[in-house]
Amino acid sequence: MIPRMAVSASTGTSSTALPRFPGDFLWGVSTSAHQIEGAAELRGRSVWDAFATMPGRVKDGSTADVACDHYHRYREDVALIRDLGVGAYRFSVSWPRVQPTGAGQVSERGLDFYDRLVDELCAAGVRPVPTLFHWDTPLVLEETGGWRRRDTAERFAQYAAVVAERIGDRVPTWITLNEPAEHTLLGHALGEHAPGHRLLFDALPVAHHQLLGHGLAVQALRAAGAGHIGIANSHGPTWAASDEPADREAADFYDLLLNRLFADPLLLGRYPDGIAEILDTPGLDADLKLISAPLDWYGINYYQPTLVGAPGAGPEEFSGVHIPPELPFAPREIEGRPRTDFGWPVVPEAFTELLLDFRDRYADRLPPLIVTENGCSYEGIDDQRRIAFLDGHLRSLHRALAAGVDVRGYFVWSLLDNFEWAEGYRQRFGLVHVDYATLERTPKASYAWLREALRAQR
Ligand code: IFM
Repeated sequence: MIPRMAVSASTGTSSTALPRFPGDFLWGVSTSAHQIEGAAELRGRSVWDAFATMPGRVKDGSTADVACDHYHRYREDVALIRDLGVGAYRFSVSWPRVQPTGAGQVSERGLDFYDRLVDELCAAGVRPVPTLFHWDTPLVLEETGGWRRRDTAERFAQYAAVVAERIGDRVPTWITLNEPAEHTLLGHALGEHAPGHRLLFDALPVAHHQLLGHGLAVQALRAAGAGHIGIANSHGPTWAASDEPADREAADFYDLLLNRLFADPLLLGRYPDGIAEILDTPGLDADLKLISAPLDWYGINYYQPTLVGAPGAGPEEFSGVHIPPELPFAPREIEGRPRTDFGWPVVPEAFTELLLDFRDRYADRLPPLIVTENGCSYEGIDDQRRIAFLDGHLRSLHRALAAGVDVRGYFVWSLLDNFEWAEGYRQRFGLVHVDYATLERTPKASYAWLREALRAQR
């Protein structure tokens, strides 16, 4: 671990061009199905449809029934991606659009949509990078236990095979899961995301079943002839609030939950100390063997570091999430930093720290990395603060490359403003503004900036 960096208030955009990235570096933008597609009446219901109808769960009371109407406007969106000059588009496949009940009967109409999208991307010269699961579990599956049940992992692998069979001939790069950490913590432990369970540490099997689903899906994808398979995990440096043993212990625990609980089994084939005992699952060794089958690359979603201290002294609410007092850690605010509209601190150099840390922690077990998400929420079309954010983070990424970390690509979150989960439409992460009344797309200043920055790389 490199030492914590000095905190400074500056993130100003440098007027000079970005440093040069390798010629074959993969540049992309990302989205997810539930956040942009809309056309909810043409698919099965997911946990997020049900969650959004529970009063008070989505803060602005909205649903993703229409979202950005990408289902009908995908051609316009692919043209935006092409004109931006990126080589790849990370989207997700909606499980309930392909398999409305999560098992058995497949929807040809649902598969046809992804067929058309992939064709459109290929015709535009953009590499399709589908994620198979980005939190929209079919509601029927949830009603019989969802990810709390082991056999959901098997259902997931069967669905992965269906998707691979339909679009695999044109898809060179695959992602199994998006951020199983958030889906476990926010969706099942704290109840802040769908499906809204408040299981605290009893949510641990949800983490294991997702990881098992990942392992089985990798197997199914490879059997279908697919290659270049990875996973998108969210990670961030965890800083202790002080050198006091209680703060350090709390920070280590948070690091375990956010970072090691997912990366260790995937990359080392074992859970961090203590977790296997709590899980107490028969056949764990065989599961771990599946989970740690070699990946072609490993995806990192990075947004911010977290400052963590002993419980009792932190805020009751943090980044819009209620922190129950029984947790053995308490996040604290990082002071003296600019913040995004979400209130997240902007700390570009922590990105270098994270990447170096990963290299040191996993050494020769670490496959090449791809940054599968990085971005920020800001209002406005003249979004100079997003430009400063991206500029700062790309420079930090370049520092990690220069230090020898093998990073092969970078995807901005997100192409479009979209349905930001429990925040509804209140947080705007897009390079392209979406007017939710008219669905008109307007590229922001950051879109033009990135297009020029990428042009200068050619
Ligand atoms: O919008 C989300 C995305 O779905 C997963 N990663 C974080 C983004 C911003 O919160």
